[in-house]
Amino acid sequence: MKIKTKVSLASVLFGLFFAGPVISGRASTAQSTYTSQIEFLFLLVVLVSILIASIVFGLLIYIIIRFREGNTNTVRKPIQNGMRLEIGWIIFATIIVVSLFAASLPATSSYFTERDDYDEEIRVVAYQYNFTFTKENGNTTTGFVEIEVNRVYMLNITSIDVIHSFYVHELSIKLDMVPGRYNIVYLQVLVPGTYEVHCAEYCGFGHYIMEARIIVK
Ligand SMILES: [Cu+2]
Repeated sequence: MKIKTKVSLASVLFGLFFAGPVISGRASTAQSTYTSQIEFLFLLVVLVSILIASIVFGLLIYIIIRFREGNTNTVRKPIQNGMRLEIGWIIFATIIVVSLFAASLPATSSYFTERDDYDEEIRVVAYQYNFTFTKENGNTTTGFVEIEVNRVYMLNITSIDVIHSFYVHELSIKLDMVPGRYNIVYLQVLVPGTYEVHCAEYCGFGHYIMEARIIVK
């Protein structure tokens, strides 16, 4: 087998080794309206990373073997004025960045577009080290909130001390909670269950215990 074929084969195997588990592990059901879009983006970024890593490591292995000391069959010729190479990698990198940007637009717009068709507003306030939820009827709960499946909620979130971050992994939501500022995210949960909220911004000694639950019935 020629060395180039071996390198290509090694690159493909390297890629499949990492891509396989990622693809098979991502086949989950959508828990919120954002889940499928965010999971698609995650998968895309991982696959692009695997592609680039495969090319880089494939080339690295190829160069290590081909240009090793003692291999007298190879002529070592320095690359000078490699304009084609320069233009090539600039175009390649630009295509990847622009494609990822374009692919992320639908998710970004559905996440940040203002809506008036929500059913209820819930004010979420963070403090060291918990979350309070206040519903439109004035009921305030600390550390948990109960909501209804398929209903659209506008979460109006802020903080009263330092910067925190409202992160619900399973519902694909993450938004900064900043003192003096109100950030909005719309939440529609499609599957009943209990979802963990974590603070995703280091906010002090108790950061690790800062969590709450969203109970969806
Ligand atoms: Cu925090």
